[in-house]
Amino acid sequence: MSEYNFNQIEKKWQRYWEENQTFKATATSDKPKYYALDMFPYPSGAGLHVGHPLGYIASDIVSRYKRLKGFNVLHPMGFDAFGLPAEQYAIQTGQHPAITTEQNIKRYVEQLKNIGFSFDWEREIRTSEPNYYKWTQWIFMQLFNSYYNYSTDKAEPIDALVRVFELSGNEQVNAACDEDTPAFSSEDWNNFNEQQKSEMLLKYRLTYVAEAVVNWCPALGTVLANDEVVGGVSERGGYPVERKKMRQWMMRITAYAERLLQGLEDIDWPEPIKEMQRNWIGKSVGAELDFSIENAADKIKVFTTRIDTIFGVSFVVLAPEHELVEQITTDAQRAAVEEYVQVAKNRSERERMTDVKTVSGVFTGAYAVNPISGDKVQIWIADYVLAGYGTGAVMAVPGHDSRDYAFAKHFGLPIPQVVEGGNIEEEAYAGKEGKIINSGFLNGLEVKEAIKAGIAKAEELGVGKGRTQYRMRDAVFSRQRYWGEPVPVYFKDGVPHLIREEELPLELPKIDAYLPTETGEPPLGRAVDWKYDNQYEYELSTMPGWAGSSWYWYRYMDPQNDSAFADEDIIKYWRNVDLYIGGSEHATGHLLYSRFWNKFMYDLGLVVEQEPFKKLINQGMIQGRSNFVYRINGTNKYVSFGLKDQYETSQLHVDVNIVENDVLDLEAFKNWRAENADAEFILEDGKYICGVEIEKMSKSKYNVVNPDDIVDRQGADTLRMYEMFLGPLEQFKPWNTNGMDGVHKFLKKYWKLFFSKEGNLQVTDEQPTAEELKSLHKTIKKVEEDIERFSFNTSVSTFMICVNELTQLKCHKRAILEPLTVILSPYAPHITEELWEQLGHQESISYAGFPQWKEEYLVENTFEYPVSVNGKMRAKLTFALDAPREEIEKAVLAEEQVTKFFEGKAPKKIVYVPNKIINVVV
Ligand code: ANZ
Repeated sequence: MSEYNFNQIEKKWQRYWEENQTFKATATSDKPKYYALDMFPYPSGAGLHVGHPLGYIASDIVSRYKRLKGFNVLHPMGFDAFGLPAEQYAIQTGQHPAITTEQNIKRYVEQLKNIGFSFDWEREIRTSEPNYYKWTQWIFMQLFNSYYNYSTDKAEPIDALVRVFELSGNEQVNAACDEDTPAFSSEDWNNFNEQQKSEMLLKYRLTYVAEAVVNWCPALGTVLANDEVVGGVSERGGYPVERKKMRQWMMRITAYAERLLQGLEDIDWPEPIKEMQRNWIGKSVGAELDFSIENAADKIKVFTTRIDTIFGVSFVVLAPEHELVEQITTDAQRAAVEEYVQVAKNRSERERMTDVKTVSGVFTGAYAVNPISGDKVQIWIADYVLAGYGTGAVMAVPGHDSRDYAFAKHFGLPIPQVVEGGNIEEEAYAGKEGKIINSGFLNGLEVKEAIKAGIAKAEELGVGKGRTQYRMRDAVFSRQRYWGEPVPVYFKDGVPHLIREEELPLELPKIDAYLPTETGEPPLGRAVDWKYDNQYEYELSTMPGWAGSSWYWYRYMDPQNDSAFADEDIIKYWRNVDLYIGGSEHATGHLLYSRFWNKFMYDLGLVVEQEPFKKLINQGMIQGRSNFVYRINGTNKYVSFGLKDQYETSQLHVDVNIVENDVLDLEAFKNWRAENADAEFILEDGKYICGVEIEKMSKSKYNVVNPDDIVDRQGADTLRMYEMFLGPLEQFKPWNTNGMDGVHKFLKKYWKLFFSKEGNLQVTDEQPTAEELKSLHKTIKKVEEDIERFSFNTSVSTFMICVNELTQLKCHKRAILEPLTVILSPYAPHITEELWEQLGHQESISYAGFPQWKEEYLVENTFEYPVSVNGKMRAKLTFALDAPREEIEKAVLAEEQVTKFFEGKAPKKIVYVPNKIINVVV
């Protein structure tokens, strides 16, 4: 084989790997384990573009490297197969989403196999398969049967809680529960009927049904998560979204707030992602304080992080939804208040939080009394105070809080100053606070001390106490859709009951159309004869998209198991994911929910690690490189980029696949679309040059590059190396096919080290020279260090340098080429497998063992001397460091490049400074 026939080679080895199950990970092993995971994709109808494999290539390089290093590597792939697009398509066409999903997966698998990933395909999972979602449902059941005990700081069986209730009610219980949970005694409990007991337990269960205010999108017929709503309309389709109270399944993720926060300290994740999770969890340490209401028995509880500013309170603000609003509003203010409440209702929480410009609010007519200073202040309502945060009420301190300040300024309320320092109107104010002033017993204290003293005072007076607050909310766990996991619950007298474990999986029933019922029930309401025990209504909503992805890394460990989600011993061996690669868009969704479920499973003793993903890398997005043509307005004439300014033109996207090096293929353009058939062109230098812009890769911009095309044209090894060569993995970078030739040439050059022009294997068993060994060993060292720190682009250039050096040295020696082939194999697995076989090996290169670099070969053992004649540099000559002086002088005087400057004279002397210079004086 003389030519580097990549198509043939790649197909051959892909077949070999599949037939020999080369990348099968053994369930457990004496070898150390390494678990390299990619975020599994949703199989969309559009297939993969060249941006998708970027992270997969990186994790594949690491996986192959780790196998060479003697690890038992788990490197699986599967599909997050429930999802909206397949269902939308089903609504339009009546096609069952399972069918579309199946087709899309088939295409994904083909595309992935084309790139030569070392996935253990035997372990493929799909979240939409009953044998998978059986275990998603099973985990849901465990959550339903558990509560969170703050005293032991873990999840425990709800049955144990019931026994405590029977013995001593809930007064001693320190557990995560709904805010409105009443206190009850054992006697109360024992007198509750079944229904009351069930209702009470729902306030403690880690998954529960509750009335929740949600984003309801009537057009899509479902509830949307906050991040699926943009500017008041649905992100998909742009349909109106209403705030609506609905009965929903919820996940009590708030119980884990503190542990989710602390756990971030133990994992090697990008700092920005950790910071996003910290913000999402939003811990704040402060105090709650009761303000009494003039002429009323009720109290207003506020949450403040700045009790030190208590003497600066100039009014109190309630959220418009606050339960006391109606009751305290005076008749004179009622109409204005009601109108305001109505308007505020339709603004989302996010909008209210982020809109700092509009100041709006209404006075209720009522007054509150400051529990520490005794001052009487007005009570207002305003939508900058959120109902769902803290207590839904604030003590407003306009002298030291910017929101309160804007409000006071707008409505002409007093703005007292109680902390020494800058002016609130100055931006840098926040950090410049000094001592407390105008505040009675707090005067002269620093902010921190004053907070302590304030809390102590509040406790002493019995008007408040210290409180830690988290911004995070419990997560909605219902979708009013078909294509998701059924919730394994039925209702009896309005009370939810779990089905029995033996009855899992609860499979999706068949329905006639994927739409809500006439009465507005979710699509599952259409299922005929779908009742539990033939009489009880099942839950009709399904689980949200994140259910199946919150535990899937465990299923890969033991994907076929049908008596457990994974075997205990297997979990003990694989433990958790060593390397997780995926996009940063999952920062607070998937990555937070997964950590939550993982911690819950840990509490139950089901898994052995507190954190699921030890190291996380976010690959940067590969952007598209769009090409443009310029049509002269009102004509069918297109003008080349350099001349376009001479005409009135419109810029139009053109398919990047009919452009090469920014030159348009005119014939292809005419055939691209019917209206182009008679297009005319104004060329420059005989060519049509296209314009270029970097944009998101997307169908509508005609800049999508399909990896299959690249593989066809230049091979998967070229694609793999080129994607790595584009730049650091984490960086955003544009795709530019123009640069691919360089990488392809490199592989050809590497191939030529093995084969002569005539096509014969020319590898010899000669001893390598010091120079050859040095080239090899510095490459081994660099590549190893690079992979260990996930820097892949730098390795590619290292390989290029090495192959150039070996080509120059005309090195065809086995002792050099063999190890080089091994270290190149994680990057370019097909060509290296082929050459490995050509070198006479029977076994796959995958387990060949990573060569060890040796320091002794790396030390410099020669020196390149600048050689001068009468002080003028004339040549460069290289000598061994330990070469004797006589030998060096002899060689200098024999060198034509030097002697030609003697002009016939004899040299007078030779100045020789070891490892510096040689100068010949004539
Ligand atoms: C008085 C005060 C004085 C405050 C001051 C701040 C600065 P974080 O840190 O985000 O937890 N707050 C409390 N509940 C609120 C709600 N439901 N909606 C909007 N704002 C609310 O913020 C806590 C602070 O945000 C609290 O401390 C409260 O204002 C406000 F110089 O009380 B502060």
